[in-house]
Amino acid sequence: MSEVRHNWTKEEILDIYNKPLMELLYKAATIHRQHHDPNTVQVSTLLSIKTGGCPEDCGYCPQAARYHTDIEGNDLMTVQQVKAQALRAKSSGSSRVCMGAAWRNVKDGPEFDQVLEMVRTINKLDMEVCCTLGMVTENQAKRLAEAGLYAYNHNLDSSEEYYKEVISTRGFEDRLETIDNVRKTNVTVCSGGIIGMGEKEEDRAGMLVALTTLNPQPESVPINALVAVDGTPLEDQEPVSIWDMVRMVATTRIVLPETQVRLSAGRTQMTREGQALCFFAGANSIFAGDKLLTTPNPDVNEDMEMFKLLGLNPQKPFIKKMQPQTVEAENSQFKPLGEKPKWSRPDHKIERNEEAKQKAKALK
Ligand code: SAM
Ligand code: DTB
Ligand code: SF4
Repeated sequence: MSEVRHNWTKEEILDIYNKPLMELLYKAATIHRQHHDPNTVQVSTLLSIKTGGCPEDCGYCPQAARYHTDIEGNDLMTVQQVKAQALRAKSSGSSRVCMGAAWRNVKDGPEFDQVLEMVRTINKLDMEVCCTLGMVTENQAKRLAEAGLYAYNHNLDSSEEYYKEVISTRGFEDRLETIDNVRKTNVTVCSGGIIGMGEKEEDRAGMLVALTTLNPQPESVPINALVAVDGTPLEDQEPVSIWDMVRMVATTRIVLPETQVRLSAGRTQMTREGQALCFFAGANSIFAGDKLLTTPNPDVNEDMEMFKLLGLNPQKPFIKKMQPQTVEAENSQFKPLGEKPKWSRPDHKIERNEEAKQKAKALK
């Protein structure tokens, strides 16, 4: 059985990433089998509960208000709308709903109370509930936990060095702090990143070093291939090659043996053969549903056909960790503190982010 290590070096990880492919696949598949059932894949459905208009400048993101993209913004969904979508997801084989909001951070108030009610409602449907709402404080993480949240997604996105080339409105250390706040509760951590943003292999390895250093390591790690959206600073990036994706998945599997590795954004570009290689290399989770947050994803029926073809079974909910108990709002132990989160705003200039912002201004 391979051990969980928190002291991987970038060089060791790069050596793994660049192994001859057959050796890399064999090693990853061996470790995968030691820690997981290779024929089970966890299925999550994404739901954008609040779309667009985000104040941050993440260079990959179509939801940043400052860029000119075609997405349709929406106010926060109602609890009833979310419940209807969750039931649909459940009937199509998903064990988890991941609710995303285009927020920099959670703010105490009626909208957060509404999100807490969504968490309670989905947990009562016996599905795992995940949220990705931007930065959270410890008190907010505790309120989410109390409502029955199973996982919180907050990605490192890239290496600490390359992160500065993509986002200028908040620092890498703020991401670590949010993850730390989530860790103070019994909510599991989902944190990964994106490849194909122009980073070097060293940055991919650097991101994995940062993820492996976390103790405990994240229970799930999404590996996204950049979806290059028109109007964003990264609109001209070349699509990620399947070989890079397979190498990234395999390396992630080797250095994070117990984690569920999720094949995330970018699957519409991948063939079934390519995805099968990723599953062989240790991916054991996907986002299902015809939409990610704002961009397309493969059709659920096609995914289920692929599962059948490959002999894969969707994972049942609460296999890795018990279902949390939901505490009703009126019995809550935690009061909103109305905290103003402190975050470091490096505010350095990223040339391509500035250009995309100016282009958007000119188009308005
Ligand atoms: N606003 C929250 C935040 O940033 O934490 C939650 C939503 S945000 C869209 C969640 C993650 O989606 C980002 O951290 C990023 O890794 C991923 N993502 C966003 N746009 C993407 C794109 N165009 N291609 C691939 N991944 C993307
Ligand atoms: C993650 O790592 N990928 C998901 C989820 N966590 C929130 C989001 C992918 C978004 C892709 C671009 C879009 O659809 O807007
Ligand atoms: Fe906002 Fe999240 Fe998009 Fe960044 S990734 S612009 S924080 S929605």
